[in-house]
Amino acid sequence: MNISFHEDTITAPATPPGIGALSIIRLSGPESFRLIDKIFKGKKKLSDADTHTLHYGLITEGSSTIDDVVVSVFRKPNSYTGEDVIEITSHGNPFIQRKILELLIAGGARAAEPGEFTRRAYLNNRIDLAQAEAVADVINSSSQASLRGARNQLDGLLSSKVKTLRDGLVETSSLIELELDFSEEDIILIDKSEIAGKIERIKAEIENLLKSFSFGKILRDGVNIAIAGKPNTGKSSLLNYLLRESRAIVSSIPGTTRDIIREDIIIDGFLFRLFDTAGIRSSVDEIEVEGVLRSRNAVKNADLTVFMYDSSEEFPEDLYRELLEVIDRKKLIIVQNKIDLPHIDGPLTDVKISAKTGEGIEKLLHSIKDRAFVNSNYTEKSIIVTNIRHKDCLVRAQDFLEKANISCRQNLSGEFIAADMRNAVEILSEIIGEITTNDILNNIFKNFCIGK
Ligand SMILES: Nc1nc2c(ncn2[C@@H]2O[C@H](COP(=O)(O)OP(=O)(O)OP(=O)(O)O)[C@@H](O)[C@H]2O)c(=O)[nH]1
Ligand SMILES: [Mg+2]
Repeated sequence: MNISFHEDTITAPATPPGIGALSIIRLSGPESFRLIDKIFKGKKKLSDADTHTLHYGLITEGSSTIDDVVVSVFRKPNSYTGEDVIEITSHGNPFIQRKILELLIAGGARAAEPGEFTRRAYLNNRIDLAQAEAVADVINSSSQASLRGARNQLDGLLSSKVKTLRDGLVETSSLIELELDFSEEDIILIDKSEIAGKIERIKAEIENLLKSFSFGKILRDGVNIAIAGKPNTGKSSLLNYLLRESRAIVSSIPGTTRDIIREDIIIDGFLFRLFDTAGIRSSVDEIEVEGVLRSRNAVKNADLTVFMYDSSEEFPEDLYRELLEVIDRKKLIIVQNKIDLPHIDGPLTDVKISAKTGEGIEKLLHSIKDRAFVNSNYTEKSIIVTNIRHKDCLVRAQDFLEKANISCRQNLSGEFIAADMRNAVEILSEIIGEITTNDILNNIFKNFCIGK
C-alpha cells in the first residue's frame, strides 16, 4: 500500500523551453501557497483562494515586475499530485520562465526531477502505476491509434482488468489456504480439479491480454515496413509516391539508394515507419556493400517487408529464397512494380502496382494494413497491453499459474499451490504498482519529461 507523506515543495516548467505565447510553471507540495504569496501580487493572497480558481496578478522581485501572470490554484487532495498545486501561466519567454523558477527556488522550492509530479500523483494514490505510465504514453503518442491505446490505459481499463484477475486469484487461493488451516483434521473442503478449473479460466484471460501485445506494440510504436528488392525495381519511387514528395533520389541507374531512408506516414490513424533500402545485389563498391548489409538488417528488423520486383525482369527467385531465411513468408508482401509497362504476371505476387502512375497502390496499402493487424478484432474499448513491463509481468504471472495448475492436477499439497498463486498475485499487483520497488519506479519515471 502506498502511504502518502509530506515532502518538500517541487517546481519545474511544464511547457517546453523556447519562445511561445504562454509558458507554465508548476509548483507542488506543502509550501506551495507560502512560496507563491512571496512573489505574487494580486487582489488577494492566494493562501486565501479557493481551490480550482484562477487569479490575475504580477510576479515581482522587490519593486520590479517580472511579468503579469495568471495563477491556477488547486488545493490538496483534488489536484494532479494530490498536494497543493500552483500553476503560473506567464508570457512564453525563457528569460521570464527562468526568473520565476529562480525566485521560487530562492524561496525554498526544489527543482523537480523528471516525472516527479506524476510520481507524487502515484504515491498519493491519485493514479496507479499503469495509469502513470499511460501519462507518458499520452504525451508521446504520435498517431490517433496510439493515443487511443494510451487514453484507455489512463482511464484505467487495463488496471481494472488486472485487479479483477488478481481478485479472482486471491479468492481461489483463499479456498486452498482455508483447507490448509484444517489440514490436520484431514478434511477435504474443495476439489483440486475445481481449483484447477478456476486457475485455467484466469490463465486464459491472461493469455488473451498477452495476445493483444503484438497489436499493442503496433498501436504504440507503429509498424516498421522495409521496402526491399533488387536495384532499380522502383523502391524509392514507391516511397516518394506514398509521401507525395520527392524524398529519395530516383534514377534509372541501379544502385541509386545507398543508405536507409526513413520516413513516417499515418494511414487510417496508424503510424507506419517506412524504410527505403539500397537494392540488394553483390557489389565491389565499398559504400554499396555497406548499404546492402543495412538493407538486409532492415528486412530482419521490420514488422513487414514490401519485396519489390520489376515487371520487365524475371522474378528474383534467389533473393526471395534468401529473404525467407531471415523472415517469415507472412511478413513479406511481394509486389510486382512497373505494370504500366508491357509485362507478364510474375509468380507468388501479392499486389501489382505502378509506382509511376499509382495504379494498385490503394490495394497495396490495404494489404499492408491487413498483414500488420493480423487477428486484430480489437475495438475502441478493447483492453490492449502496450507496455513491455506489463507484458513481462503477465508472462511471469502465467508461469506461476501454470505451476499451480500442474500441482492441482497432480493433487500435490495445497502449500505448493498456494505459494505459486501468491506469487502470481504479487506479480499482477506489480502492474498497477500496489507492490513495487524503488528501482521499478526510478526506471519508469526517469523517462518522463521534467515538469510532468
Ligand atoms: N515505368 C515505370 N518506371 C518506374 C516505376 N517505378 C520506378 N520506375 C523507374 O525505375 C527506375 C528506378 O527507380 P528507383 O525508384 O530509383 O528504384 P530503386 O529500387 O529505388 O533503385 P535503387 O535505389 O537503385 O535500388 C527509375 O528510372 C524510375 O523512374 C514504374 O512503376 N513504372
Ligand atoms: Mg532507391
